[in-house]
Amino acid sequence: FGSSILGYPRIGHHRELKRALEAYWHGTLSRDELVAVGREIQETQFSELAATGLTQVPGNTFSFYDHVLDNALLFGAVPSRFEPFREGMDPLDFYFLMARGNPDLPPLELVRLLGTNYHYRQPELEADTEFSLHPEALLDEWDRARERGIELRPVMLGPVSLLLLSKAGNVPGETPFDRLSLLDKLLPVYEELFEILAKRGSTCVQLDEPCFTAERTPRELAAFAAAYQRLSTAPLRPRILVTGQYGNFGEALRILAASQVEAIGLDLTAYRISPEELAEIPGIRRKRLYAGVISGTNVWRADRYVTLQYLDSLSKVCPDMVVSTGTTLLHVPYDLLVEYELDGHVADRLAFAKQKVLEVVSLAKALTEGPSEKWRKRPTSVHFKQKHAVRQRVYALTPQMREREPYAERRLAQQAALPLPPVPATTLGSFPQTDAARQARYDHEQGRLSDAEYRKRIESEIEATIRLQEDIGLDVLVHGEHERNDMVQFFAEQLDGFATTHFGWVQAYGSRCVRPPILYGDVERPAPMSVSWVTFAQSLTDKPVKGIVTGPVTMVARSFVRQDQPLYETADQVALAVRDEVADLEKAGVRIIQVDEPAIRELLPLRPDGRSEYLRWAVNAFKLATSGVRPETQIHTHIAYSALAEIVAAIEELDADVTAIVATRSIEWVVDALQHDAREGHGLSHGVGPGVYESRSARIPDIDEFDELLSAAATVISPDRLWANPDGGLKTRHYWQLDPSLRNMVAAARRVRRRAVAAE
Ligand code: THG
Repeated sequence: FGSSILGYPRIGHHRELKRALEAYWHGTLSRDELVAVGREIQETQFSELAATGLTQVPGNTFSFYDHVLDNALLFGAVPSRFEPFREGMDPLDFYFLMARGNPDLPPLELVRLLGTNYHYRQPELEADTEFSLHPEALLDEWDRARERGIELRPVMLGPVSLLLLSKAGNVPGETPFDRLSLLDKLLPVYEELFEILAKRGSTCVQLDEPCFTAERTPRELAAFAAAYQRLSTAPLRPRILVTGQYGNFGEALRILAASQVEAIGLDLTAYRISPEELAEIPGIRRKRLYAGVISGTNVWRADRYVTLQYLDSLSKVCPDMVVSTGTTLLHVPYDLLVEYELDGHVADRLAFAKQKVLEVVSLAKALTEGPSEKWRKRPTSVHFKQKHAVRQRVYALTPQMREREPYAERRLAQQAALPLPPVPATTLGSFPQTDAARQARYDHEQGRLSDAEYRKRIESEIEATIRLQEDIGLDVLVHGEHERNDMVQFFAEQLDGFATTHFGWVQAYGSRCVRPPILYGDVERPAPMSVSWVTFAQSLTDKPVKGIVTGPVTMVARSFVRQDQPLYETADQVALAVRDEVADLEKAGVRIIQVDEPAIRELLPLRPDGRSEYLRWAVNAFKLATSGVRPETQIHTHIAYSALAEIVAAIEELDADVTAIVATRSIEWVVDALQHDAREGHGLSHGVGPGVYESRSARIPDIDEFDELLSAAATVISPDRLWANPDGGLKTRHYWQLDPSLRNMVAAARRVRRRAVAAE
């Protein structure tokens, strides 16, 4: 039996690529030095992987920024709005231009890759897009590996997913066209690449079709069938492996089994197909099955004996089997062994990328030769830490704990307790972090700064942030979150049941990374987490200061979660901890509390079954976290809007007093969607703050622009329910950008307010 993996992390063991990229963009590293860092990461990777005993090593998994964009460029799909800049520009800089834009040219849109926390730059296609092959980087790596006696299996997106992950056009007003209509022009370029690879001696390529683990239309499935019918009958080509990562490959699996494609990769950790179900698929017995039994999206070690038995049963159906990961390992950290502070009892049960490769190799070996002696000596199944008190509390939950007084009643109480003008202006929490704040956090963490001195430094940042907001004229202030690195990391570090890592970085997009916490046991909050910072901020001003905490669903969505209990139970445990924090904030006099749930949509199952059940428990967890307060305490949330009616209904069910909206698409899109849904009679009925300032953009919008957006929103959200706010935190902005932007936003809010009052 063979062994392989579908992809590997690429940011570098010590985030070398991140540092090199940022230095290059900053102008302090040369192009040659950056390219050298990339090569070093590639070569270390393929040499190390080959040395582990994997029978096949994937290639073309490195990327300087994003592999989806790389694939678009491999096949020559450059959006026409960038074309004029190409002439005379270094190709690498042109690539970064598409990924990052410049003040006059918006970058490709950042979109979450289905089922993951990875974000790609969305290629833009037009009806007249012509494709062409640009395989230099892919072939260069392949050649370098071959010089060392390693044959790489080049990985690329499959043609149908490449089209489906792309956006049809970017010209406002132009009618969108059918992306799949480009398939006939795209396939010959794949064939061209196959021929070049085959002539070089390449025996296998990997085509990823992640879109087909989600729900697809019959037309899309037909396009998929036609594409593989054609590619698999190409005259000169390597063997083709098609993978379905992140979920159940469903219909696509049947199509491939009936085609002439040689190999199929299944994510058996996302959907554990039974040998019986597999056996019923016509044609499957003749295929090479890449059995993805090692998870690429979680960090727990597989139960060896159970997995071995499962593999053995699958091999009765597919005797030609390769033990593999279910997905690329891009979404897990590199190496567990560098974590010196993880509780041994947790660490024993974990596997990061490096350890997962060894799991794959060891399972393949055991499948051929039987389990090794070493297997017996180490623990096999995962036990999670249980806390009796937490379990008791979850079992004792009552429906009343998830309900507040009716909105109308709360609204009156809040108007009395908290006088705010119509269209109040606020921000969503984070302000830019100064070098001084970052240094203070770092020194404190390293034990070089006393608690008292640390507090003093952060308090001086808070004071500056409060004064700035007062000067700008915002109505509801925030403390600025200077004490927080990443919000999820910040709260996880303070909660029992979560382990955090020092080096467990996972790429979010480009040079940006996160360290997802590991949820290993029952969750409890030993002490208040955010109260003292907010009360300090409130002591400086008469304006209300908002308390800001991360919601239970987002905490769960952005952590590696335990697998021994249903996710809703874990979410309820986290919700109880958040509920305690919210109660303490209220007790300390905080009148507005924002419980952020930007990730609620991210856990939505890829296929329709299970969606309503998921939304029910997600809403329930949020309501558990937020329903313990008095009617006069105003609960805000921060959430991504959606074109999906079921998500909009879920947002309404959260029953927050005010919902601030993250613009996952354009700011205008959100306002349009709000108008559309209101017209259709299923709009939001409580307070709403559509993001009118795009927090990730470097642009400084003028007053009229803000006025236009707010006025458009005011046609469906009456001014007494409408808020003016950015669409996200301002951590990544510069003060010189946000200062004028927020002033313009406040001026526009006042205009809308004056007009509303005059109209009464
Ligand atoms: N936190 C967490 N998960 C997330 C986001 C987040 N997933 C979705 C989305 N946001 C991803 N976007 C980003 C944007 C910026 C950064 C990370 C993810 C970022 N990271 C810092 C870096 O790479 O330099 C490190 C942050 C840290 O110190 O922890 O800027 O916001 N959990």
